[in-house]
Amino acid sequence: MEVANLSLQTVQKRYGISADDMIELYKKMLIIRRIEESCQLAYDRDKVGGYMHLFVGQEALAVGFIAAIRPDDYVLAGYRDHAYALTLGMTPEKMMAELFGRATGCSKGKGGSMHIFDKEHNFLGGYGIVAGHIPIATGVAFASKYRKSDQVTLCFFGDGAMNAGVFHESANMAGLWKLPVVYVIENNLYALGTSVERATAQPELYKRADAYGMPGKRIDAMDVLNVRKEAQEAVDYVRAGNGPIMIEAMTYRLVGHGVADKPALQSYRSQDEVSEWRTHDPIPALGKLLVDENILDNDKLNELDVQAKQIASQAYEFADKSPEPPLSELFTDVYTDMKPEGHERWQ
Ligand SMILES: Cc1ncc(C[n+]2csc(CCOP(=O)(O)OP(=O)(O)O)c2C)c(N)n1
Repeated sequence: MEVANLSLQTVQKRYGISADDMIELYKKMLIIRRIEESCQLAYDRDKVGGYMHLFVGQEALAVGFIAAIRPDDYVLAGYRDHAYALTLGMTPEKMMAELFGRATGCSKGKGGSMHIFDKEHNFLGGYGIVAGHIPIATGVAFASKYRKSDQVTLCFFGDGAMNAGVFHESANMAGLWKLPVVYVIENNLYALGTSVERATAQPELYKRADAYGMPGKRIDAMDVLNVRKEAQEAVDYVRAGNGPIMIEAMTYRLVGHGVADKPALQSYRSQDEVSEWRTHDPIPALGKLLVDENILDNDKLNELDVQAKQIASQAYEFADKSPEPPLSELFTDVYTDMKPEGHERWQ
């Protein structure tokens, strides 16, 4: 892409990243934002079954971390998972079709929003059980170490998930066996409607790392350039064979916990607080920097926004036109051999 008025070396030196890579981070965050808005629209129109949790406000976290890994590394996340799959390379069509429960979705429409999965890009899920994926990610890291590969696993989970027993068991084993995993706490200040202070005795969550023999660090995750830099340091540390690391990424969801958590119902936080965090929205922040540094002008930013909206609406159209899975698929790819009584009716 065209870079105006500023030498590439100056940008690289000042921000530790090339102007082109900065633009890429911006485009990725913007596309995720527009797709998430499309998901909300689809839900409001009754196109999406089950529950859905959006990532609006937290985009810098996924985009910054994934910029720091290799394609053969592994990523696992909780139920707020769309952004990870998209950043890793899943097509918006495949993801949106999954939400719509269509045969063209990444899990043939059987997983839905909370269970996005993409073997091709080493995204091992999308899990609906709070903290349920932390031991799985730890096992994946164990497998890498056992095979003597230098692959790193990124494991993303919420502040609330940190109080589950399996977190402690997993972190202990990872610390003891020096497993190649980066535990990333998405600290968006709330577990559903419960604030970190109300639920956690030591609210500086990164300090728990010490108990499990690994370094811990708190970072600003509303600034994608900062996330990328910190993520690269963490990933390099782990890949070099030093064992695990824990990063507490301070972020904020600008929307409700899930689609049913409407602003009027959010008694756990004030709208003033949300407005204050809106001023730290990572997307306009990077947009402003690109303009201030004469890397892009406002017309170009608008053009990128139009493109992002087109990508989102194409995905929506694709999902909407896709077929539902046939009834003959009802018992395939499910984790049991048992067939419920009367199953013959469906075949
Ligand atoms: C084992 C389990 N208990 C309870 C729930 C219901 N639940 C869904 S999300 C959530 C809050 C989790 O908060 P956090 O880990 O901070 O993630 P965030 O939603 O903030 O991203 C709860 C309690 C669940 N899905 N799984």
